[in-house]
Amino acid sequence: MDAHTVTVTATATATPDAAPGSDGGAILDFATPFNAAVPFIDRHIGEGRGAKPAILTTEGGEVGYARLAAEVNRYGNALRGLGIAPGERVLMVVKDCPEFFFVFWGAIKAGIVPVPLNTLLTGKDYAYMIDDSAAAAIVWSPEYDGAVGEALAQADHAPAHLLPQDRAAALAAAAPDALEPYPSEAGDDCFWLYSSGSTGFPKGTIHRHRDMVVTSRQYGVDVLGVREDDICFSAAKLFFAYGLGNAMTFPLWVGATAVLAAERPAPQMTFDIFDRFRPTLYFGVPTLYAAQLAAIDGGAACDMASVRWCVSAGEALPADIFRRWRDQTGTTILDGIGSTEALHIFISNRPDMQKPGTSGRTVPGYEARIVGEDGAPAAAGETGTLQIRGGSTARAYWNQPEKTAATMLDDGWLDTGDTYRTDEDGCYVYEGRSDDMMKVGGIWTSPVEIEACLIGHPKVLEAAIVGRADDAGLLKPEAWVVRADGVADDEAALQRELHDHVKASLAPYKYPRWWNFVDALPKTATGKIQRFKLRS
Ligand code: 3UK
Repeated sequence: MDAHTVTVTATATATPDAAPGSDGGAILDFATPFNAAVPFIDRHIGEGRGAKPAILTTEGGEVGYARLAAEVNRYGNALRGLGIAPGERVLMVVKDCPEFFFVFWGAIKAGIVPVPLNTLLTGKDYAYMIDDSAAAAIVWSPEYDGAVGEALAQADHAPAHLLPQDRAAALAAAAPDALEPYPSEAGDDCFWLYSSGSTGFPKGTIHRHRDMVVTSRQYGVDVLGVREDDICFSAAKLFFAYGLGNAMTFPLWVGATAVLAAERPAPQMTFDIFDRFRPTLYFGVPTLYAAQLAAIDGGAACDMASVRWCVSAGEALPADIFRRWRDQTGTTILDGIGSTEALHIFISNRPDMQKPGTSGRTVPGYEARIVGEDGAPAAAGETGTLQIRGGSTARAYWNQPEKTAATMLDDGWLDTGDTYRTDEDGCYVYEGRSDDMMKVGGIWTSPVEIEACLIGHPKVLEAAIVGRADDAGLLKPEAWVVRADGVADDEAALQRELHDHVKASLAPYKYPRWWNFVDALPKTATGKIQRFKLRS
């Protein structure tokens, strides 16, 4: 086997109506050495795609596969030229633009570990990640100068190399455009993504070189049917594992084209992209589908004729949105559940089988099981915690042996923290989280973090945050607040003041949409807030 190649020794055998948990799927054999940058980037030159666009941007940019490979080499050389050693981390606070690809793959090809970060976070969040990762470098887009500046001032650890995007570009422009791939192995650490936890402290989730290959093949090709003539547009950004697959690894795996937009996702911006770029695959999240439907109901034109399949993930897609979307646009949304730890979707509806209101069936190549509180498999149809196993799950959380042991179980099983059951058709039905975490617009939101922010306000004695469904059936934070002693402000004024306080302190999607002022919060004997009582 040639170095850095993958061979497929079996193809998907699971039929659309195979039993849940049935295996099948591609069996992938990786050469030694194996560096993921070779099949995702370099391979396309030898396969004749040098002149084909790999990336199109809403700003009018176009990057062909040959230029992409050359830029990856330049960025890899630039990082290495700074003295960054294989295995060291490079944090990325980079918007969706071609440089995201250059830095990410340049690092990987040089054996360095890129760590894309959520660009919506605050300086305090980034300071935590700088310290936790002990990164050698941080690269950021000019939009994030303020937040990154604050983070660098607050952090205890100082990254040796500060690389605003234009400085990284200048170093790369001066670097050679040829680079030998670092001789890693398929099971070696390749990149990290931070995954949020219920305590508010994110965990560095370590993925291996093989993981992007497994998701691209098993979900991208074998379920979704991604192919060379596809144009992929993901409203979910590249820093999410979801967007990273949708708009980077899937198109790069098959030699297709990605459309990148740096703007924040919003209905009209997606409609403009459908018109201008004629994407064939569209990836959204339920909150955005709901907002797009509201815009269409309000008279906006949405031409989806170019789109073969729409995909939804991040939180459960209500059946009503599935039906209204199909009625209004004539396209079908395939809902699937994925996670940062699994890297992409592992249970999904498929082009040949959709059951609205469910997550569908296991993606061939993954196994799933539902276990009861005692850890034993639940009886068919019973509710329990979903565990999955497959070739793309993370190796560990960085420096968190206890959380790693609690999530990444023996024999390769991953605890998702989700409560699920299977229905009479063997489809997986989402029933909520096993912890109090909630997804707001597809992004993790910890009640504890919002509560801590509210309690930090002098007029608040106690606060509890719960998830409440909005009109579209999607969760948003709701606040229950006990005023501090002697605070007699009227509710509307206090609500405005607390709203502004949360907006100024936390990521923009985390503010409560409903407010309740009460005399006391329901508590257990040990003083723990009973959020379930507030929910009902
Ligand atoms: C929830 C869903 C019901 C679920 C992700 C696709 O969302 C992704 O990753 P995260 O680490 O969150 C994982 C958690 O989100 N979830 C995701 N999709 C669904 N719940 N139905 C769904 N369709 O709680 C899960 O544990 O942010 C999604 C691909 C890659 C991803 N990382």
